[in-house]
Amino acid sequence: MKRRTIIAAFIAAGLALSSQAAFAQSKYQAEYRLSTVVGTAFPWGKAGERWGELVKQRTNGRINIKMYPGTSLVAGDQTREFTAIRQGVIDLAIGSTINWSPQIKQLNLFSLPFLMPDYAAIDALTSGDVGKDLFRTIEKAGVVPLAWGENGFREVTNSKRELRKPEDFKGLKFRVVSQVFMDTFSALGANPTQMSWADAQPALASGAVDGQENPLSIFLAVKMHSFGQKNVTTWGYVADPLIFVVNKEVWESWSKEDQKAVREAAVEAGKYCIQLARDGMLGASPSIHKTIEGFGVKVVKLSDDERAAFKKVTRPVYEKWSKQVGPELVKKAEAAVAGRKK
Ligand code: X2X
Repeated sequence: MKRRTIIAAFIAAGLALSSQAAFAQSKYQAEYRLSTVVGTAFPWGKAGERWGELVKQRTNGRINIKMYPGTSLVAGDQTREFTAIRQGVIDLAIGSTINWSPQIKQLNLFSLPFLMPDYAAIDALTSGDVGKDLFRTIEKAGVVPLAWGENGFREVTNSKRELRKPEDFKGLKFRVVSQVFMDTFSALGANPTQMSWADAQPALASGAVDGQENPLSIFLAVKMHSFGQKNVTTWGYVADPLIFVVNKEVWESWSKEDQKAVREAAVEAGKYCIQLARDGMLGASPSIHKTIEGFGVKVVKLSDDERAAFKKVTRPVYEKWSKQVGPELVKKAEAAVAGRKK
């Protein structure tokens, strides 16, 4: 009798334990939705794919990530992506600072014209105190930031003419992503219109807009030369880091061990993303320029003086938006850029 009672007690305890485990596991979803703007033909999408693979391996399949490129979870409206992450419509994302800047105004920092002269400047910001400050801001907004990636320096392209000086922009219609770009292109005398990436491609193809600005990896992957974008100016006026994040509730539903695995995988996929984004972009005559020129595109490289003329004309935009970003953060960023390791 006594023995039976003990056995029964053991069975009951065992059941309780396994149901606890089942309960913990049941908080895990069968699938987690990862939002990106572009797919695996681009460094950005490749990074998403890599993140998913690493997470699956390292969590023994407990966390399954499915990619939703084209910001399809918000019907392509990339400037609503951050809100959707917060609300749990999106579980994970690799997002552009530009696209999240309507909700997190500090992220406009990277869109201040000519703040970052080179890749070392981007690194000085993302891997230093500025990056930490921005992660704290994102965390306060209720989203868990894990790692940095990169879209790249955004170069300007158009179908009409070579752009070498600010006057060359006069009257040209440009597709831009967010408000600070509206101001920058207006300052240049151009005619900017804000639209999503989904709308940008048909607008370029139909000639509804004359030009756009994006990293050359994006130019190549969508073959923008085939939409008549025959002029590229590598002015490097802004660069566009990416941030790997997870919705807070989702994050908190994972075990400490799985959180660690997801974070480490993000850091690794982020490094891979940055490496891909810079591939072919470095040196005095970057190989990606040659590839693009091979499509009959004119690539205009600005001299220091020519770049300085753009810097001067867009300075009021820099000043106006520095106030939005927060003058202290901008000062910190300027100091980090000035002190960067070259
Ligand atoms: O929409 C764009 O231009 C893109 C793809 O670069 C971003 O999402 C910021």
